[in-house]
Amino acid sequence: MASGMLVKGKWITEHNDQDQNGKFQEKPTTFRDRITADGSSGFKAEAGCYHLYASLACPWAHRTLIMRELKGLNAVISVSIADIILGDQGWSFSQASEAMPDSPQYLQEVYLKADPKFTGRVTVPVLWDTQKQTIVNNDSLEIMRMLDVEFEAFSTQTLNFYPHNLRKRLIKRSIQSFHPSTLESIALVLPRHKQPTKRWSLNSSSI
Ligand SMILES: N[C@@H](CCC(=O)N[C@@H](CS)C(=O)NCC(=O)O)C(=O)O
Repeated sequence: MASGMLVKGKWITEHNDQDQNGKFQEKPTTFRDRITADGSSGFKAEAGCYHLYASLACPWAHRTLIMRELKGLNAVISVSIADIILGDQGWSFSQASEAMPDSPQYLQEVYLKADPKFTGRVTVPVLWDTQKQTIVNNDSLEIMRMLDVEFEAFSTQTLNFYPHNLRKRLIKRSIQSFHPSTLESIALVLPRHKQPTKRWSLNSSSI
């Protein structure tokens, strides 16, 4: 599997995720805006306004797809599924999404539209604002929370995955789910240089 990233807007294929001791260097999630039900954040929950870029090969992206399905938001938030293999140019889309007339060939194009000088890994999931033409957020847990809580008015289901009385416990549980044994399973499908370490598991920002 190839490994690439954007540096000041340019795609490079030579980079190392490890520090001098061979430990994986976690990159912070880069787009952290929020959609809110009332739009007070600058991004209002609306039908037909947001698009999710995901991969079925990525557990983090996959969980956002599961939340979209469980909340009955399929008609509200459109989706593009990346090709299953992460190629030389990063995630690619060989099947155009009907909802996105200007479907990108590569996910890096989406990042560059949001920030032409972007530096960092080009990861899924990505929640894209089709009107503002920018990335709202690329953190799977935050995307899940937004779909669950902020899109409540559009949900065809009555399920609530973040009830007020359980929020503290749910946050704690999210941290525990980054247990080394979970990461060891992920490591089986990652190339050697991308295999997770304890540092990655204990300090992940994805909670
Ligand atoms: N913190 C992110 C992690 C997402 C992530 O690591 N996605 C991986 C696939 S599982 C990715 O897109 N990697 C592409 C790359 O590293 O080039 C989240 O939870 O959304």
